[in-house]
Amino acid sequence: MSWDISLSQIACVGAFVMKFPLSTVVAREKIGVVVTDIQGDFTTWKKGTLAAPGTDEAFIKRIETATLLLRRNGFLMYATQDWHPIDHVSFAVNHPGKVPFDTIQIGNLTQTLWPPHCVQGTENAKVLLDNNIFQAIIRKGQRREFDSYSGFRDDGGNDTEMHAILQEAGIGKLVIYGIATDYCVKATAIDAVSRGYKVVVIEGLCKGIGSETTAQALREMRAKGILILKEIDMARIAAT
Ligand code: VGL
Ligand code: ZN
Repeated sequence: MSWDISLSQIACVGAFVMKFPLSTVVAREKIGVVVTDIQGDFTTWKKGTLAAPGTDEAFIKRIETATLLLRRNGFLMYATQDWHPIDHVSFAVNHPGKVPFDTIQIGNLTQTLWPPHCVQGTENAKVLLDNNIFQAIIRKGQRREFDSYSGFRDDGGNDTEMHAILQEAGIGKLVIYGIATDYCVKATAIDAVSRGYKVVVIEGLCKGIGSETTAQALREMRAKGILILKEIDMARIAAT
């Protein structure tokens, strides 16, 4: 057994340490992207039943381009999909005498009633982006008796698989955008904060259903410590 380590070996170890100081060797927090509810029924492009204003083909193409860019940058991609049974509690037609945008009380929760939308298995319930780019597409609102704007849980408190999937992947920070700013984006972003994620919302890649509710949603998200960016800004996303 010989103890002599050549000078070149020492130099080699030294170079490794110099090149990879401990702080970068330690696993860095991973960043996930949650693209919310990019489905035909929420778009004017596909003449959806609950189209958010401004969701034409050009807007969806911008979402697609941004999503591919983030993926190329090594972000892990997820999507949410509103996915209701035909007899869902949120559909006005399931409440005699009610029309869309009326509200009803369910316990102590005020439920807004909508036109039927994102009915399971229908063409306009499909996610309009290449489904293969996502690690997972998380469905929500599947149970007749509960609505679910949040990708994490429904109004009955039942969790989706979202948090478990993100945790398993080691994600600590989320970039969120999509439809609708005032419902799914807001609820998902605020739930993410309460589950301990850092959250960035890209305002320019979101559209809301109502203008007042959208302005209010942006205020509420800021108040929760969510960073609202107009457009994708890699440096600011990294620095958050
Ligand atoms: C949503 C209205 C009705 C949403 C879902 O996810 O933004 N909004 N259903
Ligand atoms: Zn819905």
